[in-house]
Amino acid sequence: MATAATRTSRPVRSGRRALVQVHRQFGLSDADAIDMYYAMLVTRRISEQALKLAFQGAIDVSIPADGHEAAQIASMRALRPTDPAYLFYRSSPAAYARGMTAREILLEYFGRADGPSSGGKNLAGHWAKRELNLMSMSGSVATHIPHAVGSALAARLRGEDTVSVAYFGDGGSSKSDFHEGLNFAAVHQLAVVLFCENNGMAISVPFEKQSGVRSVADRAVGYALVGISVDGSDPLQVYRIMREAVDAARAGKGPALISGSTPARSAKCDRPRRWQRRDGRIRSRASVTTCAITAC
Ligand SMILES: Cc1ncc(C[n+]2csc(CCOP(=O)(O)OP(=O)(O)O)c2C)c(N)n1
Ligand SMILES: [Mg+2]
Repeated sequence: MATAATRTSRPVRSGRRALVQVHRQFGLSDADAIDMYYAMLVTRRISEQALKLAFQGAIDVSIPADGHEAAQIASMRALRPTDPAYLFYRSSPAAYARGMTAREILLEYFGRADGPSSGGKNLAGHWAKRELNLMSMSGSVATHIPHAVGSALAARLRGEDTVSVAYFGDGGSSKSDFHEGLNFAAVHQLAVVLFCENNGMAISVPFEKQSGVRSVADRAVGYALVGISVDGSDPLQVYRIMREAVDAARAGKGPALISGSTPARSAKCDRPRRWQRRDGRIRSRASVTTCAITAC
């Protein structure tokens, strides 16, 4: 049975030596670490280029994912390819991490008939692909959360051991869909992980103006669940926390709510206000450099 508790993940790191080996401690091979870094570079480039194309009028809409790569790619890595994933409009890195190619992502942005998600019928950037278990999505914020919870119930009824995941923003956590989904998942102890990417802003409404709690993870307490806050710019910590949650859910120990903080966004241009040291690519690069050094 789940217990009510909220915790903040503590980075496992002490000095330079611990940092360089940390991806191996959590079951990630050097190849995994390099692969995650590569995915972060590719998807940052896609995000930047898609925004330029939108400004040029070549595509209808682009929701930038810069700053969200570490949270999405590292958490996806903790899932199996058969686990149903419910993405949202900022999820291009997660779609890529699951196996959608850069070409497919761009076909989707251009609304082309050969795009994998809807053949150009849905709004651009609504990522889905049946073969990858990326479920069809709506532009209506947070409505996919009850779908993810329902798919976890379906998996139980079918006797499958999949874990469903839903990604959404801090604004989504203010919707009734989130609270209904979380409550149902908790009551029935379903194998689902709700992953919030908290960039502190819902278009122009800052998180503190839509929430009485400091972290989205704190909302778990009211449903007798474990809520975990993690630095969403730290791919290794995200992987560790997500792995724990997914393994527990698969083992029948119930759902989890994870809140990964990502760089705060500007309401004016939907880009990170300032990066400082919070660019996940820099942290991921540390691991990759180590792989190169230790391979010598
Ligand atoms: C039900 C609903 N209400 C309003 C909107 C308009 N809308 C689109 S994105 C968005 C902000 C959502 O913010 P958040 O969940 O924090 O995600 P973020 O864009 O910051 O990643 C809103 C209000 C919508 N798409 N659906
Ligand atoms: Mg937000």
